[in-house]
Amino acid sequence: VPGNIKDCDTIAAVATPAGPGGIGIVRASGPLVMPICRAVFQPAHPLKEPESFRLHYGWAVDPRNGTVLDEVLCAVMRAPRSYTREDVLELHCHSGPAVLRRILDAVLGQGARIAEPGEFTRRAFLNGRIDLTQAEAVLELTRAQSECERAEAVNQLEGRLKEVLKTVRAALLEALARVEVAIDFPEEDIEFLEPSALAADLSERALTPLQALLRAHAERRILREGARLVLVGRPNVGKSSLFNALLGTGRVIVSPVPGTTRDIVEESIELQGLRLILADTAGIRTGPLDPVEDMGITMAMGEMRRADHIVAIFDLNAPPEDEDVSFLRSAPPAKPVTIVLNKRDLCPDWIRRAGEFTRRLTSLPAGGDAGGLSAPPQVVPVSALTGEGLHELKSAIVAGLLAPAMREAPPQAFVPNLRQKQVVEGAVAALGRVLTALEIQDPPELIALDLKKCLDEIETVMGTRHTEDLLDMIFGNFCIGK
Ligand SMILES: Nc1nc2c(ncn2[C@@H]2O[C@H](COP(=O)(O)OP(=O)(O)OP(=O)(O)O)[C@@H](O)[C@H]2O)c(=O)[nH]1
Ligand SMILES: [Mg+2]
Repeated sequence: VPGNIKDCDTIAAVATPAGPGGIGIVRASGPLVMPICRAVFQPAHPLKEPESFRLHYGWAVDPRNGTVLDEVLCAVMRAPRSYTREDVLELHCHSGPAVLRRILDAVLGQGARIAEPGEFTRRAFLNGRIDLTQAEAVLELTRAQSECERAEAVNQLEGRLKEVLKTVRAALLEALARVEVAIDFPEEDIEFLEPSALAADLSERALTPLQALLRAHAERRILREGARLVLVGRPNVGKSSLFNALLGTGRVIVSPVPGTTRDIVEESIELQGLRLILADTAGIRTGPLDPVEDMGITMAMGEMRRADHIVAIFDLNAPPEDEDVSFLRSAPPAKPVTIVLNKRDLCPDWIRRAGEFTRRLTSLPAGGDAGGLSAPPQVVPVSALTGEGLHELKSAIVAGLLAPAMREAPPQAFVPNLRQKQVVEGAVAALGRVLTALEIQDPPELIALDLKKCLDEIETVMGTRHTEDLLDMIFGNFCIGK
C-alpha cells in the first residue's frame, strides 16, 4: 500500500548487468528525477528541459566538480506515463564498471538512494500500473531461459491471467452482494438468492475458469517434468504384460497366477516426446488375502491418487461386474482415466465385444464421486501379448495428458506460477464449499464466509483489496432502500 515514506524516495540503480559491454544504463525514478537530470546531464545542444520520451545526446558530468564522466544518451519519461508511473530517468552510457559507478554516484549525490531489488517494478505495482500477476511476470521474463518460459511470461505480462482473475472476482463479488443482502434482509423473499441459479452462475463464471488455470499449470508441469502414469486393474488382466510392452523389455514378472505383482515397479519411458514415469501395481481384489498382497493393494490405491493419469486395465474376455469398476472409486475425482481392454487376441469378435464392454462399463454404478468414470474416458482395445492396439493406446495416453492446443503450441495462455497456483487451489476449495453450501441450503452467513475466503485468495493473487469495492458493489447493484 502506498503511503510508506520509503516509497516516496527517489531511487536509482544500474539497470544493466555488471561487466564490460556495449551499453550500460543508470536508471532513476521518483520526484527528484528532473533536478537530478539537470545536474548530471549536460546536453550537447542546449535544451531548456529534456523532452519526455526522447533520446538526448550529451555528456554525463559530476555536478560537484564538473568532471566529464562519459558520453551518453539521456531519456526522461515523465509521470505518469512511465514504467513506475513516476518521473523516470535513464542515462545510457558505455558499460564499464568505473563509468557506471561514477554516474550512479553522481545521481546518488543529488538526493537519490540506491534502489532495492525489484523496487522499480514494485512501484509500478504500488502505483497501480500493473497488478501482482504482471509484476511477477516481469520477474519471470528476466529469468526465462526457454522459449516456452518467455512466451508464458509475456502472456502474463500482457494481462491474460489478470483478466481471467478479474472476471472471476467480478462473479464472486456479485454473488457475495446477493448473499449479503439475504443476510441483511432475512425476512424478505429475495428472489435473487436463488441457490441453484447462483450455484450455476458461480460454477460457470468462477469455478470453471479457475479449474482451467490449474489444468494449464498441471499441463505445463507435465511438459517440463513429465507425468506419472499408473497401471491398475484386477489381478491377471495383464497389467505387467502391458507394462513390459510399453517399455519394450521384459522388466517385470508375468504369470498366469493372479496376484503375481506385489510391489510397485516404476520405469521411465518417452511417448511422443513426453517423459513419463510408468508404474505397475498389484492387482486389486478383495477377500481373504495374504498380508503382502494386501499391502501391495494399498500401495496401488495410493499410487492412483499420486498419478497424473490412470490407465485402468480390463480383460476383454471377462464381462465387467460391479466389483470390477469399484476400484476406480478410490481414484480422486476428475483424475483422467484411460480404459484399456486387454487380450483382444483371444477374442476374434473383439470390435463388437469392445462396444458392449464400453456400454456395460459406463452403465455400471460408478458410485458417488467416482470421478474417474464421470467424464467418458477413452477406451482402447489392445493385446499386450501381440502388441496390437499399442500405438492407439500411446496416442490416447498423450491426448489424455495434454490438451491438443498444448501439444501444438506449448505455452498456453495464462499459466499461473507456483505461488499463484497454490492460492488458486485454495480458492477452488473454498468455492467447492460454497457450491455444497448452496446445494444443501446452508444459512447465507456460512456461504458468505467461504465466498469471502475465495475472494481473498483471488485478491491475494492479484494483489488487491476488496472492502471498498464490495460496498460499491452492494450499493451500486441493488436497491437496498426499497
Ligand atoms: N492372450 C493374451 N494373454 C495375455 C495378454 N496379456 C497378458 N496375458 C497373460 O495373462 C496372464 C497375466 O498377465 P500379467 O501381466 O501377469 O497380469 P497382471 O495384471 O500383471 O497380474 P497380477 O500382477 O497378478 O495382478 C499371463 O499369463 C499373461 O501371459 C494378452 O494380451 N493376450
Ligand atoms: Mg502383474
